[in-house]
Amino acid sequence: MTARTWQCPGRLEGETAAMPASEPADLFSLIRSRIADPAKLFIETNDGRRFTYADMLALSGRLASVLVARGVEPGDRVAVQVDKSPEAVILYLACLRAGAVYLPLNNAYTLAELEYFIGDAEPKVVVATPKAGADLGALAARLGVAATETLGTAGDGSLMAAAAAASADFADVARGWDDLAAILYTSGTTGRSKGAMLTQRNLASNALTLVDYWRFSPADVLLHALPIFHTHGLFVATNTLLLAFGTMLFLPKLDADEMMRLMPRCTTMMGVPTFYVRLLQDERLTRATTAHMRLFISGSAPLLADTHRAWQERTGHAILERYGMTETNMNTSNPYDGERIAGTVGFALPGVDLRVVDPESGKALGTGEVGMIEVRGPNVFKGYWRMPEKTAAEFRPDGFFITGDLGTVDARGYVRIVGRGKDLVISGGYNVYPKEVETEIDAIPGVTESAVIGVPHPDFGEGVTAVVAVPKGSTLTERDVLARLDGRLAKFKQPKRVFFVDDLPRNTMGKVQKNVLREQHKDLYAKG
Ligand code: MCA
Ligand code: AMP
Repeated sequence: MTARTWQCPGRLEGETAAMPASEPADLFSLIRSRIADPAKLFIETNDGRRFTYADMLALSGRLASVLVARGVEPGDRVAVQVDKSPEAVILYLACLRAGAVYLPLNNAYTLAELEYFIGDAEPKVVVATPKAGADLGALAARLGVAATETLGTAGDGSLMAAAAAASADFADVARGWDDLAAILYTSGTTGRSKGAMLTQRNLASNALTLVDYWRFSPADVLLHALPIFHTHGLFVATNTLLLAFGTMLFLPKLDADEMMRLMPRCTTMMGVPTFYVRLLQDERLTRATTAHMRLFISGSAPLLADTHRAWQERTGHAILERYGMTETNMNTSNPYDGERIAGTVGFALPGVDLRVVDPESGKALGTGEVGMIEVRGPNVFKGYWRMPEKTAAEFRPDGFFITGDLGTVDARGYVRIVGRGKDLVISGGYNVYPKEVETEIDAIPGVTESAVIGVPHPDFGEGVTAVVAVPKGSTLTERDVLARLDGRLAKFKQPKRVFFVDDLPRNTMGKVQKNVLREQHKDLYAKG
């Protein structure tokens, strides 16, 4: 394990020594303290729109002024479902400055899905795309939200119009390290999605650790093609680059052509495994075209060892794989200087305590033994929004969070994730909880029951697949099932294939044997 030490910003619970008054006491103050030259480029889009740090400060001030004018008070939620743009990132920073809690929502979510999130989080303001503004505004108004604004990808929308007329001179609302900075919803294996409450400390401490561990500096330019409504693209990428005082080149989405065009201007890239799989299909990916890059980082889903090897052969770069969760930010990482081992997620990060335990007894296991991964540290979230029982159920009395991931730690300290103790499919880096999809399928007239599984998929890692039990003689088709799910579930959650059976396989306890189904369908999406 690494011997490096890590300094937590602010005071930890139970710590007696107060930090000097001059120290920043919240994430945005910390970000501000790193801006050495406001004229430096913060974000440039692939179509040439440029925002310096000075632009970011001015626009986030204006946006914060608008939020406060709309009635946002410290601790109020601001829910945002917009397409990726520099303005959207700056809106996140405006929320920090206004003391609001940023609540980003996947832009694939349907109105049916959004109803739950907005009803549960009770935001003061909702921000939608200009296209969805009317529908989402009507839903938000019905749920008692005070104001809905719109934000487009070209600096358009009602929010930007209001910002243009608002003051850039905004006095940041002071926050403490234990105050909330964001809520990110994660689906649950049972029941409803849970809002993970992330504090200023959670985000700041993790980003500081990553700047240091991955050697980010003001010289870095990050190729950013991830969505910005999840931990990976928002916190791991954006907070880290902000605290390094670096620059980001923004693409709206994964686009191999554009990425190859921009790569010579960049030094680093972060992506889910699908990024690496798709870029490997591009002949322009060579040692020469990646010569300017110093680091490729992968996470959110397992990177196949084959992909790791193929990338190294083609480019000479060993992808650095790391492991995290919405609830914990980043927990482990392969080393910057040492050996990056394919199939492992590296070492526990400085400041993160990681152990592997027997899932039943909670007893700590030894080197090489497979068990539940548990973590503790300043990165670990405060709890689930308004769900004290669910929060309590996922923490041990000594403060360790039960990740639901099964793994081992070897003698050198490398962590390997070998499976999931939770029924979860990860498709292209997005989590899909089978229960949620099964509930929708089971509600279709004529369906007896269903089982949703993840099956190896060459592009998405796992492909969501449904096995549906119907009575003999049923005329229900795959197309019928998919049509029923459209508009109810985000596209990425919808099964790529649907199969029909008379009965689902069950064990002697009556439990559906998903392992049997996964084995039956394992070659479904195989290449060729
Ligand atoms: C799009 N589709 C998908 C997915 N994305 N289906 C399954 N899984 C997906 N991930 C659908 C589209 O709606 C479309 O459907 C069809 O698949 C093909 O779309 P395509 O254009 O190929 O998709 P894309 O735009 O290229 O997107 C694929 C993607 C994207 C690049 C893998 O999903 C992505 O950016 N994923 C990153 C997710 C992420 O950031 N995760 C981090 C979570 P149709 O053709 O029928 O219309 S944070 C996290 O997990 C933790 C904390 C961590 O450790 O980081
Ligand atoms: P999320 O709920 O979107 O934050 O997803 C977190 C889950 O993604 C973790 O609990 C893991 O199961 C998985 N995950 C993240 N990074 C990796 C990785 N490098 N390898 C394997 N699984 C990962």
